[in-house]
Amino acid sequence: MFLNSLLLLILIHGHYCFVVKDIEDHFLPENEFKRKISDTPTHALREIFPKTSLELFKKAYFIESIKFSGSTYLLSKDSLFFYPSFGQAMCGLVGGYLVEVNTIQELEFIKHFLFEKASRFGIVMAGGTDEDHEGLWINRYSQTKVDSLWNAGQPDDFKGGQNCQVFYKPYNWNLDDNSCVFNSREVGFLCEVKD
Ligand SMILES: [Ca+2]
Ligand SMILES: [Ca+2]
Repeated sequence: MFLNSLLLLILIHGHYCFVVKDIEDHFLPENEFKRKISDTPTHALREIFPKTSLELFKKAYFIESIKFSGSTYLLSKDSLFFYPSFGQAMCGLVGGYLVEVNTIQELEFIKHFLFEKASRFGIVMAGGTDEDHEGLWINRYSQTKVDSLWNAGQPDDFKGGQNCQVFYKPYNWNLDDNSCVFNSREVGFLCEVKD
């Protein structure tokens, strides 16, 4: 039994609709297809999507950095950000996750990239959060502890409502805790894609 010809992936959030269809029926046996989807959604998607479609998607919605220590970084274009799970899903489609900053060298590389490419934004969302337990900062994707590379005086949970890790332009793109939900053209997000 082979996969018949239609796969629709529709992500609609006001700003985009991305449709892939007509996966050729010789591509994957149906049971193999289902196994891959259920095991590792992100990697399965990367395997079954036509490579050209993913590249077009990436070019349409992201600005790509050069490589740093086995990772590339993808900055959202225009006003695409609404909330972290949306950013995480977008990053997942290109095989990555909301960026997790582990070293001062990585932070410096990212800041340089943001100084060059993120002038339209005031805030760029990263992958750390303390939504589940105030003051306990966890990286969303890897579920590891957030490395303490914050701007001086941060995180401060200003007004008791700052549970998401962001790069903040007024702090020269250093890391701040800030709101998680935005409806602003000045907020972007940054994906990290490992080799
Ligand atoms: Ca907080
Ligand atoms: Ca703060």
